[in-house]
Amino acid sequence: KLFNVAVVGATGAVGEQILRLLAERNFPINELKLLSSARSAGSKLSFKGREITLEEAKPESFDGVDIALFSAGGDVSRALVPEAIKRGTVCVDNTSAFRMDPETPLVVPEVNMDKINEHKGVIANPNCSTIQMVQTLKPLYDRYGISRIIVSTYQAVSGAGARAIDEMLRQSKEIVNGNEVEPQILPVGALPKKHQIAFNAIPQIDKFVENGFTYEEMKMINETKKIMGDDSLEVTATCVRVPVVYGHSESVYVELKSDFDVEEVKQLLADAPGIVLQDNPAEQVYPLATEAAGKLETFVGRVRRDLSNPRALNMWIVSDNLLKGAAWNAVQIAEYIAIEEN
Ligand code: 11C
Repeated sequence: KLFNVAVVGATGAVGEQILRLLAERNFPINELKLLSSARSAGSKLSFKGREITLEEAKPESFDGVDIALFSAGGDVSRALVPEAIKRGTVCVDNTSAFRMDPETPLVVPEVNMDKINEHKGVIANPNCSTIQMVQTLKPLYDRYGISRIIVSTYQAVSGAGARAIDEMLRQSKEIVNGNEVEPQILPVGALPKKHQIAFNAIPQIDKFVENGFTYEEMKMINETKKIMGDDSLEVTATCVRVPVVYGHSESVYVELKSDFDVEEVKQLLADAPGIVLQDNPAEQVYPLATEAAGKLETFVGRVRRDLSNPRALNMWIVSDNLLKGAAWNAVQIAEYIAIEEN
């Protein structure tokens, strides 16, 4: 069967990657609709050598659409996902709008693919920094059990969209040329105060919650428990924006429930789906954002037993936040839906 597919937010940083992957993977498409804001409607994007005109996303846009991939922000998803569901469309939503809704499966295919079948019209795609961490920790969870995770992230500016990439590059040039910069977007477009991102590290991604954590940190905490299906997991996170264009890096400390052998841990990681082990300190081999950029896999290295707790491990996890962290995970879910329906 060929499917009528809609991509909502096709002009965004993630939408662009979704289109590229649908084409490269030869997704079984009958008709492809590219939906956007009224502002972008009328402009054209090319897909497999064909020009497609963007249409303004409206409830009626979903008439006859089998599968829709949303990445146009939480407000658009909150308004249009229910309309699409009413019309029989299965939605894969890349925003945070439905992630913590108990009725909505939150899926990383390598971790909880089976949850897709429980959907009631929408499957949520997790936050980028959560996806790469749970994907890597899943084989260790299954083999040893996990009691606690402490993660610090080093997140790329592309996570905040194409305008944040431009801001970081522009600031870098200005500063190198000895000019003053006036930050305009980061850390959070919707807040009045801005900080320089070039040559800096900003310990704020998204707004703050009353508890002192940011929404990004709370996403890592709450989404990890939901995806792993384990509320007893102790998780804490500090999320930091760094002047990297593509690829989130994470320093992860994880306490296991049973004894382990580090070589066996490395073997489990090397054998896990979608994971590449890059771990050879003698040769200075470890994951790097510059090398992970553009790749679909998640890379892990610096795997070592903690010195303060023999039941704990430290590791470094890197993945392209726009690919496994967003577009690729969403397309994997869409491929699963297409296979189930065929
Ligand atoms: C960032 N993680 O790097 C964010 C972007 O909930 O899907 C993704 C936000 C989300 O800024």
